[in-house]
Amino acid sequence: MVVFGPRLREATVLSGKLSGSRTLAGQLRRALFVACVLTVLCSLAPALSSAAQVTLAWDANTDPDLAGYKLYYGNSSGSYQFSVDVGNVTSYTLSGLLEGQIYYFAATAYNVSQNESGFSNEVSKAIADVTPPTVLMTAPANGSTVSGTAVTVSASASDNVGVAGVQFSLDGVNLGAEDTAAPYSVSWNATLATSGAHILTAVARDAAGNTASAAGVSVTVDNAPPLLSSVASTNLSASAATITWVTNEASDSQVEYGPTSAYGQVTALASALVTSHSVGLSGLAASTVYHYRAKSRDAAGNLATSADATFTTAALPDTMPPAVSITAPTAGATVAGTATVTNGTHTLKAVARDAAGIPPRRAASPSLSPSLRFSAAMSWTTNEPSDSQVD
Ligand SMILES: [Ca+2]
Ligand SMILES: [Ca+2]
Ligand SMILES: [Ca+2]
Repeated sequence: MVVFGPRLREATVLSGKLSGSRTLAGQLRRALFVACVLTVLCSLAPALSSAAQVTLAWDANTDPDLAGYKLYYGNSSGSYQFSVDVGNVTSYTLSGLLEGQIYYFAATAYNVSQNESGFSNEVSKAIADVTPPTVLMTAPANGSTVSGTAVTVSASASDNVGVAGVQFSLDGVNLGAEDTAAPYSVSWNATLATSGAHILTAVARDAAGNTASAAGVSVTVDNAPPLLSSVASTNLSASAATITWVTNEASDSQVEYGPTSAYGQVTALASALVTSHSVGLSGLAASTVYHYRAKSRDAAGNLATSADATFTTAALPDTMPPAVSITAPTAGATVAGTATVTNGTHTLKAVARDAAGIPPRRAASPSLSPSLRFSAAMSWTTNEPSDSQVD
């Protein structure tokens, strides 16, 4: 039989902040070697991704049959998920331990017959989290223009152990309180900032105090709406018009219009950001007064609206000739005057030509009795203003 007398101690902590050796005296839980059959050992493959290490050392077992030692460890006292057969050595460096976790260790000895002792005393070690978080600004976009009382400033952050909080800053000054729960964001009242360029960034920290700063994003604060000028209506026809204006900064284009200053109709938003604006209106009624106003929104979303203005559409083109009704002489009347006509029956015609000049329409008089010489007064009416001629 072998007698196991290990005094397990943590020899060196390579990854933590401790240095040198530390003997955990008086914690030997069991010294007697227990004869037992080795069953399941070293079958748990720890899924470790970190390089944190801890070196353990223990007192040698003096049993002449000693063959080696096994280390057991895990995250709960007295319950070890992991073990490793380290051979016949009295110190061993375990690696791949996870930062930010407490590990508990115990050792056993085994003899040439593969009989294994009971556990040694247990030692524990907190593996320090020395890995800072990662943090990335997610809003606003770098180079964007912002305005308003509630600009969302946000970041994504992660950490090997856990993010304790994210503190945003504006031009190096804390912006709001630290956000301690994901998603990480703060609402920024940009109207309190001066118009112009500003830098937003964030610092994430973990519970161990490791910090990381996000790359800052540059934003332009614009709290002023565009200035609209030279608002005018052009290209007026009976059914269409063009509204033009200019702005002092790039902005979009839209026109409200209608028969009164309540408008009622609006053009599709032209989202291109321009300073010279032109919006066409169509489907208008002829000879009608329209009210309109121009609207432009800048890149930051500030909206400006022009004062109410009006235009009148053109009249429809006149394609109807005037109607003519002869009122004198009356049908069958005898007229006298001087004219040189051939014998026969003659007809007097009134010719009326409207303002559009197209086409003249003639109204025939009643047949007149022939006469070598006659004069006649002829009168007629039309349904619209037109000139006068007798054929
Ligand atoms: Ca960390
Ligand atoms: Ca949050
Ligand atoms: Ca502006």
